[in-house]
Amino acid sequence: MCRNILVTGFAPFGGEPVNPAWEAVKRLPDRAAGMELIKLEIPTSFARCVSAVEASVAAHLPDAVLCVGQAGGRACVSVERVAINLADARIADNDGNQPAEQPIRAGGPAAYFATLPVKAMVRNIQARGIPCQLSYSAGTYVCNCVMYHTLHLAAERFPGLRAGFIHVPYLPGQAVSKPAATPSMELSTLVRALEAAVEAIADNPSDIRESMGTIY
Ligand code: PCA
Repeated sequence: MCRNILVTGFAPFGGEPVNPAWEAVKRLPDRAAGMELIKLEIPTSFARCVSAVEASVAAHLPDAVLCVGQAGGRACVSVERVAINLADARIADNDGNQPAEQPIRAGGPAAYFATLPVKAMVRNIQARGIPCQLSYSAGTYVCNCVMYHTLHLAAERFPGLRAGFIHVPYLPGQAVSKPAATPSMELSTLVRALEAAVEAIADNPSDIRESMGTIY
């Protein structure tokens, strides 16, 4: 039974005026699929993103956490399967920090798997006519960091809390100033994708059994 879900979206970073993740998250309804949605903008900062999520989890005790971030250059909505214990940043975060080859948690497990029903989420997003794939790398930047920490938080302090991550493409307005083939997705489509993800989380206490992996 899922009563409430915390949905986070990152602040703009890397010189972008907006982050499609927070733009979409903040347009989600307050209730969906029988659940209350708690929406939170979090800083694109290795140091501060974690405490923002942790404080909200402690305050609201949600049944699930879905974090959402921008993956500029990806063409599909991607539901992340795994977070790795590595911070390696190609650009500085919004606090000017640029970790290289650092563990997110010294001595922590090499990786955590998402505990949300990722395959059900992919299928439900696709069923609404929106390109979506299961992804096996959330990268090594702040998004991977928040996913790793949230899953660690669940494992250590909030048993039963399900958590995971979705990356979304640029908005068309962001792609305008980029090379010609840069993919993008309309904001209304991103909102519908997140609604479909939330619905799948509410409807699937455990994931569907179906093979979906990559062959490369
Ligand atoms: N995307 C970045 C960090 C914040 C965001 O929205 C990432 O994929 O790590």
